[in-house]
Amino acid sequence: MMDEALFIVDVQNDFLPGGALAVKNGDEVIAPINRLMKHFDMVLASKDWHPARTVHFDKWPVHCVRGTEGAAFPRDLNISSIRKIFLKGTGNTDDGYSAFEATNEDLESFLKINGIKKLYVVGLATDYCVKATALDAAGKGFEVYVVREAVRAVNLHPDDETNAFMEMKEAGVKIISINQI
Ligand code: VGL
Ligand code: ZN
Repeated sequence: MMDEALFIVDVQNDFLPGGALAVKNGDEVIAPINRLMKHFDMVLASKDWHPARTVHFDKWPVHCVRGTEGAAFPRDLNISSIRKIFLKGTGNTDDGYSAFEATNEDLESFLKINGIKKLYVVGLATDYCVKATALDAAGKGFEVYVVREAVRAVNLHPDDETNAFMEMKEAGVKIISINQI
């Protein structure tokens, strides 16, 4: 459908096993995302894209510094159909978890100009940037879906993933299985 987009949040080397801020089993999102891309005319992605010094690194290990290998897409992600990349977390005074805080391009305007009404959100991490992006999208009136098999959580606290799914559901985000697409 022309009014749907797949939105890939922060599938970057530093969030994968071996990376600076590795998400457990984060690499497992790659295969389902590669499969999902074939179902969408519009595929978009965000990158966590931090300056070398930012207050964000008071909370987190240094990760996804702009232009570094850690901030790059993993080799096995099929990037050929990604139409636009939204860079976020680019400032040094805030976290910039949501893709709607991208600074190279305004995501909300881009979606509206392109007639996108439904956003299918996948990627990393469920309890931070996926959640923040999905909640912002729902708040801006988009119909939002999160594909369960194509997201993974940091889980600093063991309940973070469960709580993130609950919070998203309460905001009207639909948590779906890949089989429903
Ligand atoms: C993220 C923690 C710190 C994310 C980014 O992409 O979910 N999490 N920076
Ligand atoms: Zn970050």
